[in-house]
Amino acid sequence: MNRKLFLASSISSALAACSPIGTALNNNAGFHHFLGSAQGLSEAVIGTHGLAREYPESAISSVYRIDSLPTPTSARYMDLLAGDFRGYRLVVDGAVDRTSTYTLAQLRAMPQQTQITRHDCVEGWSVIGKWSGVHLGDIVAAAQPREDARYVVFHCFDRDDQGTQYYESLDLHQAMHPQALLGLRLNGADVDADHGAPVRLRVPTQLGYKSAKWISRIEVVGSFANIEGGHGGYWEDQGYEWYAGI
Ligand SMILES: Nc1nc2c(c(=O)[nH]1)N[C@H]1C(S)=C(S)[C@@H](COP(=O)(O)O)O[C@H]1N2
Ligand SMILES: [Mo]
Repeated sequence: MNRKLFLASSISSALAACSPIGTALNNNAGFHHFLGSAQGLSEAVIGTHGLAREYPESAISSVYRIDSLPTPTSARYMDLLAGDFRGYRLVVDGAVDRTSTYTLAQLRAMPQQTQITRHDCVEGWSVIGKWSGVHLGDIVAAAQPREDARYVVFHCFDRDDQGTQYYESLDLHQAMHPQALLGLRLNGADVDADHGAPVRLRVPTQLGYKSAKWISRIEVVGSFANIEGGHGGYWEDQGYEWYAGI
């Protein structure tokens, strides 16, 4: 097949990501092959050491687009929201020596980092926002990952219309990246429910779907083979690449 045409058709298929209906790709062997080779390429050329560009305040977008599964409406989430998340506990467990739980007040009392970075969705839109929160690396290091630990899995409160939970994962190296943030504030206010309250991941070096909203639990694992569909994320289970570097 003409390579340019092949790439063009693969990319336009990729634009269907994030729409809950974009599942036709699942049966497309060529698409999976393309994702596999792109993953090898971006890992080899870009690596995970680079920093995403940071922008001045003047570049902040006036509207931060919302584009994900619907904001959770479960009784558990609605109760937490109604109580201003006073009942929220972020659980950090799995292959760690120190299982921990954090209240929102404890997370707010930790050293905070602020970044003005661009969020790039695989569907082709971008938005620039100012995020503040806790460096993910601080939380992961405090849990003391065991020797067999390799990945950090983010379990989320939301589910799709089939009842499948959203989740994502990073490897330990990506989790320690200086810009990997557990976002608590967006553009100077507490993160609102529609943008992932109370705690939302922001990884500006990777595509938007890695930045898990509505995090309920952080699980450190040796392998994600036995979690949900086994590919390390909700969209990854539907054929999207796991690394998703920008
Ligand atoms: N829990 C959860 N996190 C998610 C998603 C989702 O559906 N559920 N969608 C992802 C995608 S594809 C994108 S582009 C961003 C959108 O974040 P925003 O709605 O704050 O712009 O969230 C990501 N994180
Ligand atoms: Mo997205």
